[in-house]
Amino acid sequence: MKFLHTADWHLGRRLHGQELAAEHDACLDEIIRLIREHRVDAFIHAGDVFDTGTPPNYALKQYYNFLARVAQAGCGTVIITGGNHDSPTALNAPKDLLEALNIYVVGGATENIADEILPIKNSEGKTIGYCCAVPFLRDKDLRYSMPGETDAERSKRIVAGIQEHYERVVAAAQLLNTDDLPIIATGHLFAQGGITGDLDNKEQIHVGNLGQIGADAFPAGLAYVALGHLHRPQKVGGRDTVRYSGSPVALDFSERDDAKQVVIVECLPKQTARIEIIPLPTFRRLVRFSGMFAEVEHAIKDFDTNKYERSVFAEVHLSPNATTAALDVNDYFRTLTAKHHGEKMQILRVVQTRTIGVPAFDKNSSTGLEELSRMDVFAERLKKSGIEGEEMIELQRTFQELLTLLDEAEFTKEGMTA
Ligand SMILES: [Mn+2]
Repeated sequence: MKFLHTADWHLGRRLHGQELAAEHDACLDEIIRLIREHRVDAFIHAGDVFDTGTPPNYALKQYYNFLARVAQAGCGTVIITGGNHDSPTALNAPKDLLEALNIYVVGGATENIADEILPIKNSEGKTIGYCCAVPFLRDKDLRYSMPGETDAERSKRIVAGIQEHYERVVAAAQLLNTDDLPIIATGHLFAQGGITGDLDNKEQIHVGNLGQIGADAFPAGLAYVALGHLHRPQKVGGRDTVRYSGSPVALDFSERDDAKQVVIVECLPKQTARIEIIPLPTFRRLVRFSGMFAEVEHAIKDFDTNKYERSVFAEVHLSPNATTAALDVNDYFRTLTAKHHGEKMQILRVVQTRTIGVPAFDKNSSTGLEELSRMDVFAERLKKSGIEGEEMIELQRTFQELLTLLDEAEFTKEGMTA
């Protein structure tokens, strides 16, 4: 049994207002090509097909066109599971129709757990394995929350609930599996130990997320666990057969240097699954220019856009005190980019770190909260507490670091309860 594992497409995603439709089109073409080339029996999507529960029509078109093509590409079974970004009911709506094409959708946790067990058939219709197609499990799918529970108690309850779900679904699949065929599972969750040494600090922050489960929470006897939710490809807890495929298209500037991939897995009876990582091309180059004004200016001018097929999407991060407030940096860098690169590069965003220090603020004036930056509000709060001098500067610096981290790590929005 050979299958392709992917996840986190986020079709319909916009990056600072820009559609990512062109790179998604190219990516889906490439996945179809790989399905044909590697003659896979099955296609597995581990959640977050769409970026939102109400995707734009072009994203729906991309999805259905893909399904029509995958059905013709020699795949015997297609399994789509819902992620935290997907609407379970929207994903499930065409379920009965798609089954006629051997496409099986599990948009959300099912009432009867047996409905999450899907036979994997090859193109000749022969059952060659089973998939425990577990979608993103929402709080309501797990154990009932206890009134007044602490974060730690809640986290423990979520972990226990997820673990129990996998135990039950795998036990039920094993009962069905009278021929001792490989059983695999999917999951859309945040796995503990999914963080490896190559991650920088900003991602380490999310280790604190609620409801993380370890690789050992998946019952023994699963030949492979196809995970979605983390956008950086990685294996979990050092286990080669518990993996995040990662997102195939860079969805955010924090993913700008990630190597994108899909995973092709071959399961043979009574053997460890054979894993093949298939690197994907860079469908769209995302780049961040950061530093002082002149540094950024030079880096933009020197950047070689000719290597890339599609317009490069860029973001500028200016250091504190990099410019005088009088200059419209957005306009400046956009003009500079247009002059040097024409259509081949677009600046999507300029982030300017505020000068450290207490800004002018008069609580008797009519300044509304929406006119203030987060830094202004924080400075005012410090002033109110009588914090000044070194301590004030230190706290402002720390607060600024936090703001930068929050701005960068956009995937925090995909919390476990989202
Ligand atoms: Mn995702």
